[in-house]
Amino acid sequence: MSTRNILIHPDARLKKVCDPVSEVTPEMRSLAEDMLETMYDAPGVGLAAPQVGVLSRVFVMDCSGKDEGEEPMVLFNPEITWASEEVNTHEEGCLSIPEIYENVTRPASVRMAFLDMDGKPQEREFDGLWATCAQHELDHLNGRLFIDYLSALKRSMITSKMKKLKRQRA
Ligand code: K1U
Ligand code: ZN
Repeated sequence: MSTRNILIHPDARLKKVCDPVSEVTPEMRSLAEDMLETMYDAPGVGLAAPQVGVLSRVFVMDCSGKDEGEEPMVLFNPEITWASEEVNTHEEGCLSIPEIYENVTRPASVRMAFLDMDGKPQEREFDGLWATCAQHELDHLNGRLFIDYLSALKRSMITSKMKKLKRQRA
């Protein structure tokens, strides 16, 4: 297992629609393990493959609390099969847009179908931070960032900040 470099916005790879995973191969499992290590190291509660430059439909997350044990999840080819009418506004962050936190409103609960690490079909319902995070990560697989929910003015100010951050880090 190893950590991978996290891409910072703006980057063309973060705007692409990712390809479905045709089979959960050892290479795909190894990518998922690396993504979990990268997420815990950051630290974060989620990470999608395009954030490490891989344009495949897989994300990892662990929204368990500090006092609970780790609960790593890996979702290949995730799809929303049901979303609640009830919505929830949650402050979101993104490891590809460091130090920016903004409120986003999304369905409060969602059910997702996906393939697990063994390639077996699963369906799970998420609520609270798990639901927010799962939708944020699924958006990444469709080339959508949480700042796309903000006004054009706010988005452009954040993008300018990130361009400056990238110049400083280069
Ligand atoms: O996709 C990502 O970039 C990860 C992102 C996920 C997320 C967080 C909050 C709401 C929606 C989606 C993060 O993990 S940002 C970092 C973060 O939230 C965090 C960092 C340290 C401890 C706990 C949370
Ligand atoms: Zn993100």
